[in-house]
Amino acid sequence: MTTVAEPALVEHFEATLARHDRIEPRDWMPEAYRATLVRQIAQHAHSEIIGMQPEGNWLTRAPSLRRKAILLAKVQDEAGHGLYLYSACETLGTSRRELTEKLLTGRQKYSSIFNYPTLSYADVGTIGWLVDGAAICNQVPLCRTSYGPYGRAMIRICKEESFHQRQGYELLLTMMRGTDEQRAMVQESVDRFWWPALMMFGPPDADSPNTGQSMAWGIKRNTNDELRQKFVDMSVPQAEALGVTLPDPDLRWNEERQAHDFGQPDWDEFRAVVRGDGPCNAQRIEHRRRAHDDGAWVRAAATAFAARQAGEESR
Ligand code: FAQ
Repeated sequence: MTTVAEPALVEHFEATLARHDRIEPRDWMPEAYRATLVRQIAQHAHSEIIGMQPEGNWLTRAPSLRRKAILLAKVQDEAGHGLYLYSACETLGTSRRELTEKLLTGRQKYSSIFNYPTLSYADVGTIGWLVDGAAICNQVPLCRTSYGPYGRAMIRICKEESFHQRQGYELLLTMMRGTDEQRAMVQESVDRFWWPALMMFGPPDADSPNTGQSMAWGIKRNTNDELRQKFVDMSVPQAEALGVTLPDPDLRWNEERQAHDFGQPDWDEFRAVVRGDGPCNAQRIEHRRRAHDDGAWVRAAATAFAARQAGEESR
C-alpha cells in the first residue's frame, strides 16, 4: 500500500472527484477517505442487518398469509442489503469478521431507528412508509456517491427499498379503510415513529462533524438537513392521503421557502440512543451476538470446505 502520496496520485484522485467520476478499489485514495467510507458503509451494513429485528418480531404473528409473505420477502431483502454493503466495505481492505467484531463490541454504530420497539402490526406499515421512506430519501443521492462499489450497491438497494416503502403504505392504507380501532393503531404507531424517523438523517448540519469533508469528497451528496427537509415535504401529502396526523404542532407550509417548516426532534434523546441508551439497544446487540454464535458451525464448515477444495485443486 502507498504510504506517501505521490503528487500524480493525489492529482488523479482529485481530478476523478472533480469530474464526478468514480473512485475504484484499486485507485489510490487518501487514508482518511478510506476510513470515512469504511465508517459509513459499515454503519449502513450493520443498520440493514440489525434492522431485520424490529420487523422480524412480527413474522410469526402476521395477520394473513399474504402479509406474512410480503414481510418475509422484505426482511430477507434487508439481509441482502447488508451483504452487498459488507462486500463493498471489504473492497476497502476491511474483513467482514473485523466489521462484525466492531459491531458486537460497540466500536461501530448502526442507525438509531432500530433501537425502538415494534408494538403492533401497524408498526410494520409505519416502518415501511416512514423508515424505508427516509432510507430512500437518504440513499437515492448515494447512488451517485464517489466510491464505485458503494454507489453500485445503492442502485440495487434503492430499487428494493422502493417496494418496501410501497408495501408499508399499502398496509397502512388498508388499515385506515378498516375499523376505528385499526385507524387508532395506525395513528398511535405514526406518533411513535415520526420523530425517530427524522433523527435517521443525523444531527443538524451545525452539529455534524463529518458532513463538510464527506461532501467535499463526494461521499455524501446532500447535507443531513437538506435530506430531512426533503423527507418532510414528501411525507406531508402522503400523511394527508392516508388520513393520519403527523405529531408536530409546528408543521406548516412556508410559502416563501416553498417548503414545510417543522419542529426539531429531541436531540438529547437522539444522543442517548446513539450512545447505547435507547429502549432496545442492549436487546438488539444481544440478539445479533446470539445469531452470530449460532452461525459459528456454518462458518467453520464453509472454511473447512474451501480449504479441502483448495487442497484438491493444488494436488
Ligand atoms: N443513528 O457527522 P454526522 C436502513 C452518527 S436505513 C446512529 O452527521 P455522517 C434501511 C454518525 O455516524 C438506515 N448514528 O455523520 C432499512 C457520526 O458518528 P461517528 C441506515 C448516527 O456519517 C429500513 C455522528 O453521529 N442508513 O437501514 C445517526 O456524515 C427498514 C455524527 O453524525 C445509512 O446508514 C443515526 N441516525 O452522517 C433497513 C445511510 N446519524 O461515525 C431495515 C448511509 C448520525 O463519527 C428496515 N449513511 N449518526 O462515530 C449516511 O448517510 C450517514 O452516515 C448519516 C450520518 C446521514 C446517517
